[in-house]
Amino acid sequence: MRVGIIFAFIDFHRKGRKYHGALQPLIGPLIAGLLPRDIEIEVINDTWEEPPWERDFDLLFITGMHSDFDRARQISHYWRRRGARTVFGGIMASTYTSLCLPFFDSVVVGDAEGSVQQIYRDFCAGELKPVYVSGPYDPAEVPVPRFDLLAGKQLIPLSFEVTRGCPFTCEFCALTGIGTRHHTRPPETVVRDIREGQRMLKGLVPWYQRQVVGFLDNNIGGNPAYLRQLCDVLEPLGIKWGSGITFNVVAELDMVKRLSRAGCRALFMGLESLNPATLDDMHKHQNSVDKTKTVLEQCRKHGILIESPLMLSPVTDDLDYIHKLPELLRECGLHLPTFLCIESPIPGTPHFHRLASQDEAAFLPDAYLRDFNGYTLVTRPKRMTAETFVEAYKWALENVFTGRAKLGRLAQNVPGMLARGWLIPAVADLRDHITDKHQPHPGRTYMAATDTPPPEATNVPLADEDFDSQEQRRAVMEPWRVTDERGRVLPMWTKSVKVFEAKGRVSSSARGLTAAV
Ligand code: B12
Ligand code: SF4
Repeated sequence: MRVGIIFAFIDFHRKGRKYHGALQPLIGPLIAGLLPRDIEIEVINDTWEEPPWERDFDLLFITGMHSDFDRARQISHYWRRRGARTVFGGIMASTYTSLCLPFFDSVVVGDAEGSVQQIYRDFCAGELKPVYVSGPYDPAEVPVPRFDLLAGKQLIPLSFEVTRGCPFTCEFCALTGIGTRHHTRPPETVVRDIREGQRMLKGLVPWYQRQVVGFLDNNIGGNPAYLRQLCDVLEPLGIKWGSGITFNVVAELDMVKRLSRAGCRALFMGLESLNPATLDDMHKHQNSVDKTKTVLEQCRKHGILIESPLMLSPVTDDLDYIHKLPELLRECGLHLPTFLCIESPIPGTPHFHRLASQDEAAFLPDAYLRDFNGYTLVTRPKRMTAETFVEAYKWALENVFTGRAKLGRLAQNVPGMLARGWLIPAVADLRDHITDKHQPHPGRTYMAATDTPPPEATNVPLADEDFDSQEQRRAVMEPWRVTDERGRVLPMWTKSVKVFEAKGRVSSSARGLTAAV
């Protein structure tokens, strides 16, 4: 029995590059942790390496983000033609299940914890079903991830999630689309995972990599009382760690001190915008532009490096704001965002449905699904033409990620951290900002439909004999569209399933999906 778990990835900068950064998909080690130990399992993060096309699999779990779906479909077809059964899961699978169904043997709605063991049993009995719907999150079902399967292919091999979901409801967020929920698990199980992980990785990675943990949560501070308990159990372990968090949590000085004592050295926090009108439009009420400088300063003072992305909103941002961005970044002390992208209405989110329901065509014509990744304009800007918006975006990339801004950030962050003997954030900051990866790509239009096709769209090695008909070839190989030639959303995208309801219960529409096929 040979099982594969693949995270499909398309380089959103359209250069066909793999991504070797610290944030790697966790689904492989998690699914592997739910499977029996005596079967052969291979985890392939397409982010890091090309899938092993020559290998055979009996059962293949596939996942990816919305904009990676063209590739996920092709990967599934490739291995189905070679005898594997394929199972697709994730947010796209959960919210647009019926669109995904024709391309996989099974589609999973909801969490891996509540479905994978049943899928495996059914597969072994030859009774794989088309749709599986997980139950609500149950902390007791969360296994110790198989960290050993990716050792050597991760900057932070001990990476996993402590919590699930996020209690906020930002309008653009895929988590709001699938249904807002936030779950914690007993802090002792987190300690269990760290200890087990350190044991699994012994001999596979250098000792110092076993002392650093990446909690890749959406928001580790979704429940501040829980975060305090977690800090209490982490402090004695002596590890250094980083995670994702929201503004409101690090706005509390006491919490920042506590995080620092517990070994927290880096936090990813979505500032998203320095324009209050944009934060309002995004329903991101937990942020406060006025307090940004103070919040960044108190984190820096306590040795916590803040990484923060920014987006430009085609709905609310105007040229004045975009041209002021370099100055605003200097003033607040962030200097450099982790990345600067365009707010993208991911299908299934409230932002997507709001724009789709507007009378005038809110989207650009012929937008592909792969364009909805934050680095290609898919909406018609409200404050300027699409061409002016793209020019302004390119101007912002050139004028935000400057040598001066890099020096400003490094000068502000590194000496203080080194003086406190806190090497990790200082090195992380140097590493992140020394390379120049943000300058605009001269060959790209950054515009839906006409942007450079990503090389991964056509490099799955499918041959003519892999297709029974031209119709099948088109369905598998042609990039999917979200809008028509006038910019109206195609009917197949107008309805998505909200999987989670209050308290994380699974909705009746999600539960009904098993009966619908
Ligand atoms: C690692 C990561 C990345 C990495 C790698 C992503 C990649 N494409 O390979 C990098 C740094 C490249 C990245 C980039 C981006 N990311 Co990112 N990223 C993450 C992060 C931190 C962890 C993902 C993860 O492993 N989660 C843990 C796993 C276990 O949980 P899960 O994926 O939610 O899956 C659960 C279920 O859906 C289900 N499931 C999922 N897949 C499968 C498969 C099967 C077979 C089964 C049975 C079940 C199942 O089971 C899981 C729980 O049990 C998440 C935040 C988070 N904590 O999820 C954001 C997140 C996925 N990213 C997000 C975003 C917005 C982005 C960017 C667009 C940001 C930007 N503007 O640059 C880009 C573009 C991504 C792209 N197009 O590829 C969003 C969601 C986007 C989406 N379309 O769904 C998230 C959720 C963050 C957020 N709250 O906004 N990201
Ligand atoms: S705070 Fe972050 S994870 Fe939570 S809903 Fe907003 S964008 Fe999503």
